[in-house]
Order: sequence, then C-alpha cells, then structure tokens
Amino acid sequence: MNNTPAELTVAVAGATGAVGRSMLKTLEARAFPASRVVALASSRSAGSKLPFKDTELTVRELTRNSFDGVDLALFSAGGECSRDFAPHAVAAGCVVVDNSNAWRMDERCPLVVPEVNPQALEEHNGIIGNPNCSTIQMVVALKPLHDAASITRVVVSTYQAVSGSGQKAVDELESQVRRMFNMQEPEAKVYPHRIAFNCLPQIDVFMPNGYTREEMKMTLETVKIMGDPSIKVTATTVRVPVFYGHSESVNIETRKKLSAKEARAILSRAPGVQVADNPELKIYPMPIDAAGEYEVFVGRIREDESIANGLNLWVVADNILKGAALNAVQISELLLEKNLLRVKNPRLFLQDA
Ligand code: NAP
Ligand code: 3JN
Repeated sequence: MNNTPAELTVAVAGATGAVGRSMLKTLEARAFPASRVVALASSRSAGSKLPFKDTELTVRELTRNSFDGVDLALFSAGGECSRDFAPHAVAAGCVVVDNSNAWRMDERCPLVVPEVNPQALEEHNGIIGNPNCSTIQMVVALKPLHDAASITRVVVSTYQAVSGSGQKAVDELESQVRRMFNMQEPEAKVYPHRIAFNCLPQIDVFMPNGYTREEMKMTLETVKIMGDPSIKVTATTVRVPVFYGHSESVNIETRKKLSAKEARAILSRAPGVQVADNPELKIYPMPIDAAGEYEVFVGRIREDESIANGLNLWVVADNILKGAALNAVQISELLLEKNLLRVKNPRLFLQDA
C-alpha cells in the first residue's frame, strides 16, 4: 500500500473475543502493513497472550489512555466500550473502525462496505462504522442488482449462526448437543431458549414496533449504505444451530425487469461475490462451504413468479470474516490506499463520551 506511513501502530480493542481474534488473523493473513499491533481487552484478560505472526501479543487493559501513539484502532468490544472509548481514541489522533452498533447511524460517521460505498470514507471524521454482519453480506449482493435495475423493496429472512453472539454462544451450542446425546438436560444461558436442534426467531431485543433490534439494524443500515431512502426493507432474523456462516433468503422487487440469467451474469462480475448456482448439480451456497472464506456466496437465483419484477436469492457468508473482521480490515486497507488515515477534528466526539 503506497500511502503507508513509515511507522503504523494498530490497536485491536476486544482482541480476545471471537471477532477480535479473527481481526488479528486477518491483519496477518492479508499482510496489513502495521509496524506494531496492540491487543486490548478487559482487565480480566490483561497479561494473557494472543498469537500473532510468529510471536505473541500481551493483552493490555483497554483504558482512555490506550490510544496514545496509535494510528488506527479496530473496535470489537461491544457498544458500551465503543461509546466510552472511541471518542478518546479520536482525541488522541487515532482513526477508529467500529464493529458495534454505537456509531453506525450517527450522521458524522460513514457506514462502509468497501465493495458497495467506498466513496463514503472520503469525508470521515475519525469514527467509521462497520455494519451489522447480516447487512454486510446482503448489500454486497444487492448493490450490483440495484445499479442495474433499481431495487424498490427487499424482504429478507436470515438464518444466523451462533458465532454471531460471541464465543460463549459457540460453547453453548456445543455443550447442549453433547448433553443431549448423553441424555442430560441442556442448559440455556446465552439464549432465552435451547438453540440445539431448534430455531429462535429473536436476535437482540424486541422493539415497540414488534421487530427485533437486529431486524431494524438491517432496515436502517441498508438504506444508509446504499444511499437510497426509497429502498424499503423488511426483515425477519432467526438464530439457527449452525456454528459459522449466516444464510439469507432475499426477495427483491425492482423498477426495471431483470431476468434470472441477467442477474446471474451481473452477480458473476460483482466484486466480493461468488455465484454458486447450479440446481441440476445441487450446487448452492451453504454455511459449511462459506465458513473461512472471504466472499459472499449467492445462489438459488430465480424470478419471483408472484410479481412483475422480482427476484429470489440465497446469500451466504462467513459472519465473523466478511460480516465483521474482514470488512473492518478492508476498510483499513482503503484508508491507507486513499491516504485517509487522519483525524480532522480530534475533539468532535468528546462531548459524547
Ligand atoms: P466476544 O467473543 O464475547 O468478545 C468480547 C470482547 O470484548 C472480548 O475481547 C472482551 O474482553 C471484550 N470486552 C468486553 N467488555 C469489555 C470491557 N469492559 N473493556 C474492554 N474489553 C471488553 O464477542 P464478539 O463476538 O467478539 O463480539 C464483540 C463485539 O463485536 C460485539 O459486542 C459487537 O458489538 C461486535 N460484533 C459485530 C458484528 C457485526 O455484525 N459486524 C458481529 C459480531 C460482533 P475479555 O475477553 O477480557 O472479556
Ligand atoms: O447476532 C449476530 O449474528 C450478529 C451480532 C452482532 C452484534 C452482537 C452484539 C452487539 C452487534 C452488532 O454488530 O450489531 C452488537 C451491537 O454492537 O449492537
């Protein structure tokens, strides 16, 4: 990357979590040109070690002073930490890419998926939002179709892996399956009901309008990223007993007619998309194939026969990679490429901290 400063210090806040560990692995795998990486987490993990390249990082406690001398911080320690600490990071001159919901809908913060709206980065003010995982994979598939045929409405139902709720939820599914095979009562701590051999039509809390917060994130974030308030989105988000990989059934209505063949051709050329669509050979995207991959997989592309201009798609991606860590690292790469690793007004967010 041409515009890389000679010395570049990167911090990962929430480094011990499912997303944070994946961020470290992704920085390493993509040879991100950091000269120093700082791993931050809660006081519970301070002093513990995390593997990075051919060495180990010693985890430090996240505090307001953690960002002195840090150029770029990737946050994945939850919304409360992002609200509390990101303004102090910016005040120290550090650019923040935030994985939580805390700043996504703030007008001062662009919400970026590099394949969809890289231009939104240009005017950043120090905090850049990384969208929700379910939104990210959907908009990567929708953007090229919107450019070709102008989407008016989206109806999406998700099938979300337990890793979206962090390492504790991965452990809970595994433990419930083990206990049930041993004729023991499964324990539910992370979710309100058993997740093993079950589906939960609740992700995050219920809102006064009857949707869950996860569903409203998909609606609001899609409009912000696509930059088109005329797109109407309605979502039903469901947790399923899958470890890694979110799947989505996406139905779209468009102003211009697109045939399934045209949609398949457009998606085959789209950045970040891999089409897997050959029903005769039983080829379609599945979470077991998407786990560990960078792309968004699209299949089951067919015309919706119930309306004039409609398409159905099945969209699958690794929720921890493209849904979180990879997208954050891609934003970071873009910041370097575009020479945007700068803070215009360090005090801008301090009143919110
Ligand atoms: P996780 O596995 O539970 O990890 C949580 C991380 O946050 C750990 O490193 C934890 O440190 C740290 N942490 C928690 N409280 C802290 C505190 N008070 N001070 C400093 N560090 C603290 O969760 P995860 O799955 O990695 O998710 C983390 C966050 O990323 C989520 O809350 C969410 O905001 C975001 N996320 C976004 C997406 C997305 O859709 N883009 C997907 C998943 C997650 P300890 O190990 O020391 O406790
Ligand atoms: O549940 C999933 O599959 C994705 C979860 C994302 C998540 C989990 C806890 C807190 C978020 C998020 O990214 O929106 C948050 C949050 O920051 O609100």
